[in-house]
Amino acid sequence: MRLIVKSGGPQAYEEWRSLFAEVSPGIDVLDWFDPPADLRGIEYALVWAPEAGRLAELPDLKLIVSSGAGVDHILADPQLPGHLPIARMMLDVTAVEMSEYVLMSALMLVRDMKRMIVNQANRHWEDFFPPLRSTATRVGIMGLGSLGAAAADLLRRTGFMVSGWSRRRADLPGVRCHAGEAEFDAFLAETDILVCLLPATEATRGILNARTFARLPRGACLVNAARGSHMVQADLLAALDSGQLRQAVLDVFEPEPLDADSPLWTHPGVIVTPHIASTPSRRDRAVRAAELIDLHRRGEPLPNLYDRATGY
Ligand code: NDP
Ligand code: OXD
Repeated sequence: MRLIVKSGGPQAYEEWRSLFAEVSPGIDVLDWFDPPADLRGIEYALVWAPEAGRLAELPDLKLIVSSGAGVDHILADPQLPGHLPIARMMLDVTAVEMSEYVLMSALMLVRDMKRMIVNQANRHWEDFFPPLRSTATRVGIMGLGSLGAAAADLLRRTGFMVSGWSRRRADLPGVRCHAGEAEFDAFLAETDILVCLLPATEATRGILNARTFARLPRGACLVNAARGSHMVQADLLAALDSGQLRQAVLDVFEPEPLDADSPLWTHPGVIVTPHIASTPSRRDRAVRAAELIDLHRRGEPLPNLYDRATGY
């Protein structure tokens, strides 16, 4: 069976080929950047940000596997064949790594790690009390799916007070769960560190905006590990400059890579990380893609399918 791969750039192809040769030798792995003349018989595609129109050129395509957990980079293609299933790359390690990233960010914000890193660069010894204490800090997580729920659990077990917000009401031990637009403001009002783990949809685009920031307690912090499209950058900078927000840890941007002259790089209240909150290895992804292809061939249900009705 034929699988075409676009993930990690042209230089990643050889690695994908040898990984699939190991985990599922029956799969013939084709290079998206050097495709065969005959595109017939390509039933599977493993992709990150495929160029518009390319998937539609594959006449026998049956399943699209996203190389990441999100699918917005695939849905951005206006010619995407609407009938094809899209499987999200969701591994146990995806949730573990994301939870660690969120915990790390929360601890950095609680201790003001940014200030210490800047002080070190300036050889400045400054003794100060941390601005927050973990056990007295309320972390509010937007999105309580595979990643939000796992992050909530780790934060709670570390001693943070955790609440969450989702479309339908979740039921998570030790987490105050809010649901829907009607409960959004109440959720924000009790949040010292706001964590965004929402999928990118029409409804969530620009949700990290001036209105949202204004409803947080003054001096609150933000962690965005979901998508750059959630954030209105000008509103974030204004909220940081006015003191409404104290600090932000940002892993995702629009566009990526973050522009070299973006003010976010040098803003004293911002910590930038390069979309690395959760990065399963290519080996892990090849194993999961091979499992998904196998399930699909056997006509069995696939886990973590993109749902066209909800948009995520
Ligand atoms: P899921 O689909 O499992 O969960 C999404 C959550 O968001 C659900 O709780 C859902 O509510 C909630 N939600 C969706 N729309 C709304 C809305 N309009 N209002 C309120 N809540 C809403 O997603 P994952 O947890 O797997 O992943 C989340 C995102 O994280 C991905 O889409 C991706 O963009 C990003 N990501 C980032 C990575 C990184 O390295 N930075 C790595 C992996 C993922 P409900 O429970 O009611 O359905
Ligand atoms: C993502 C990922 O969807 O890295 O952002 O998995």
